[in-house]
Amino acid sequence: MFGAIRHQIRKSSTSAAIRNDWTREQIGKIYHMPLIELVFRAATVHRQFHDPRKIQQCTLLSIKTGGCTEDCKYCSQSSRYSTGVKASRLMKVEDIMEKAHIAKAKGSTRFCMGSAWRDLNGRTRTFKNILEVIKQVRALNMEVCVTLGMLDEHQAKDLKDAGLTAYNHNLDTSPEYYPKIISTRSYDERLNTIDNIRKAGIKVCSGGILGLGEKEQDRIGLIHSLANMPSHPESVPINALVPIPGTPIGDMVKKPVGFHSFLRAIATARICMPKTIIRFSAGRTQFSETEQVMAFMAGANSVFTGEKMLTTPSVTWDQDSQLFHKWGFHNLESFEYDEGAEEPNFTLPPKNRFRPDHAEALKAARPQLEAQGLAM
Ligand code: SAM
Ligand code: DTB
Ligand code: SF4
Repeated sequence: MFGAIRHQIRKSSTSAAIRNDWTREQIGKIYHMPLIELVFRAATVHRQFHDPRKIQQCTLLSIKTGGCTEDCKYCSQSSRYSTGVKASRLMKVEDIMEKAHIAKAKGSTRFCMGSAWRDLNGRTRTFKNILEVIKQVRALNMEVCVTLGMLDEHQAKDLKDAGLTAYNHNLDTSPEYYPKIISTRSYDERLNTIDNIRKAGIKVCSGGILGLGEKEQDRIGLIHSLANMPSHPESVPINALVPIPGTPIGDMVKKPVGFHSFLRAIATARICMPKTIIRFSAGRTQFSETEQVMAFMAGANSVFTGEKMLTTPSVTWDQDSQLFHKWGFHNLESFEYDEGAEEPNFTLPPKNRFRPDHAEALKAARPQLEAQGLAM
């Protein structure tokens, strides 16, 4: 019975289709909707494709910190800026595994490892150790993600063979604003790495940062680039800049990104990429609990929880478990959500996750929205 209603709603004008042909104007129109309307629509799409009470907890570990040759103007780990971050070599396999075990015991279902370098070239032994770590983390039955800079096709295949679930490589911002932030690698090189990840059959995790001094049109441009990829990234991290003293952007930007802009970006990403896991990533400590929950309502369904992000503080497991308990969220299990599934694979009973009357309300409001130029 419920299946039939949902089918009907999906076919109606209010249901979200998976599209890769968005124009910037269309995305801009969504982004600029009255905020209450935008959040409501995003929440409606979210409930069509996801269990709104499930949030995935991921834990990050910087396995090779600092001393990076690149010039990303926001980053604590670039050797070009004096940020106080000490450069270190790759952590030992057993030390990394100790952190992975802790993350699993605390409830995280995805373990993400980052290294501060441009690419893997000339790092044969290091790469071997990373492949070994990937095998061991997968053996814990956790999702495993790495972010190791640029990749070629062979490296991507080796990562896939080791059992890698996903690879994180962000576009960071719009193509036009990007050269103001990074000069040592181009937007096209980033897209090329993403292509190599995709071709190897690894899930793509790609998103960006808000608060780099970009304009709203750049946030829209970032979502446009992501939502028009041949397949949407399975995961889109949205980071709020963590200003790092000593970096050009950290010293220039006086005000962190406002919550309302952040919320608009989350909601717009949810509407444009309905099946994607949207990760509320860096900067979560800047926002109140209620603001975070508003972002979860608008479609964010993953967080980083743990002792640390890469080099900056993180929301802790204790803080998240209190938030989850208070608001009725549950952790998404490893591999529980299959974005390739025809129908969402929910564990909550239908009546708790999707309200046909929401879609009906949207339908009834359509003439009014059309009159305001807000119909999608
Ligand atoms: N070195 C690799 C690379 O850049 O591809 C991987 C690590 S890098 C730190 C991963 C991502 O973290 C960056 O692309 C950026 O989006 C995000 N990030 C880094 N520093 C940040 C900061 N201060 N605030 C918010 N996000 C940040
Ligand atoms: C992503 O988009 N955000 C994470 C993860 N991918 C690797 C990294 C955030 C880093 C925040 C700044 C720091 O801790 O150094
Ligand atoms: Fe290096 Fe990655 Fe930081 Fe850029 S974001 S400076 S590539 S660690």
